[in-house]
Amino acid sequence: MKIEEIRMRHMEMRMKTPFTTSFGTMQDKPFLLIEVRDGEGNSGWGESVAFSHPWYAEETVETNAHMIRDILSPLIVGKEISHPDEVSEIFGGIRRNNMAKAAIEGAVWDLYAKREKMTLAQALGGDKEKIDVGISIGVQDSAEAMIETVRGFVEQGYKRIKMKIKPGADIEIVRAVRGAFPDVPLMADANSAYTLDDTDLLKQLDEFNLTMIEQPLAHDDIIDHATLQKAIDTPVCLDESIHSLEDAKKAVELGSCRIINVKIGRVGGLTESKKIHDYCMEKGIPLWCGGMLESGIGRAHNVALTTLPNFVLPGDTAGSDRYWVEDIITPEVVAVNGEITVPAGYGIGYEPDLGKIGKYTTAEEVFTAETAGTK
Ligand code: OSB
Ligand code: MG
Repeated sequence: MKIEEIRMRHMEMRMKTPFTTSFGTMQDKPFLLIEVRDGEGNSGWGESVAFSHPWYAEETVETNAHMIRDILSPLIVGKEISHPDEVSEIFGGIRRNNMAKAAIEGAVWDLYAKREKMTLAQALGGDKEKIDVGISIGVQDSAEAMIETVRGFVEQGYKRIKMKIKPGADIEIVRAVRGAFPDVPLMADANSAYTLDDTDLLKQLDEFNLTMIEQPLAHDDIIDHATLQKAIDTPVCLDESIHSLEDAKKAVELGSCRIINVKIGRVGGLTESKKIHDYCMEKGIPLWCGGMLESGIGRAHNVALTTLPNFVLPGDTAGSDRYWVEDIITPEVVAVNGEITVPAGYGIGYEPDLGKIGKYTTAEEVFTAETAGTK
């Protein structure tokens, strides 16, 4: 297939409620949508999951716009590509910038699946008809607030509850929630807020039967996490630390984690996600699909990835209504009793709603072989 055109839309959407992590609070969400066209009337869609501020990872919306416009699009546009795996090879000479790469690569995967008349899940090799999903709840000021928020999502049937924690809003909140919900699968995500000096505190989590503690230590660490995992019983899950198959291998070899959260953007795309999947399956390391508060486009990619067999734990891909007053795809992603039915349509299987997309687009750039040639 020939990539005739890459269209980058600058989007601005506002979440229904603010989301707080150990780093801060966000509600307005600027992001980039990528549409690749083949010149035969087919479009593939991808989303950059970079945030406006580099608190989670070093990439931002603006660095992604630069990378996509000036570096990555010129490598792809006007080119003949027979399989999306080639995109990650073409991008192989560019260091990192994984979220920018994944936005384009994901769009090429969607285009490929549509042209082959397959669902994206089938193109990836997945075969689940439904996926299990959990929910991620931002840091709450008090145990009472957390209990009430958890209650709402337990009533909706989400398969596991993840609570964001930070120093000063951790052990007592987890204790209270566990007391109120003795049997609900619970976990905590620290987004790198602790160090090995906090080992005694993190060890106290062992009494609450959490399914895991996600990324307790530094965003770029795998050494200290191995030390921590030896000191505590709760399984450690790595998020921020894993950017590639190589990182996953090192973490598994060192014993830095027992579980990995795969985010397509963080690892540079679906091809790399599949490689991590296959390696972890062989090593008996269970996976789940993380989230980046995506719009429906990114959410659809997460649903497709989760159909691979070693995604055995419920992920963070909640229904569209958890985030948006209205999403930009038809139908919206719906979670019923913690299950999302994988759509049957070709490619991502949800239709991008051009009217709604237009409503939230603040700027649009188009790259073709001619614009690439002028660089
Ligand atoms: O660490 O998994 C995380 C949201 C933004 C940035 C990082 C994370 C999260 C979440 C929410 O936990 C995931 C979601 O609901 O999309
Ligand atoms: Mg996380």
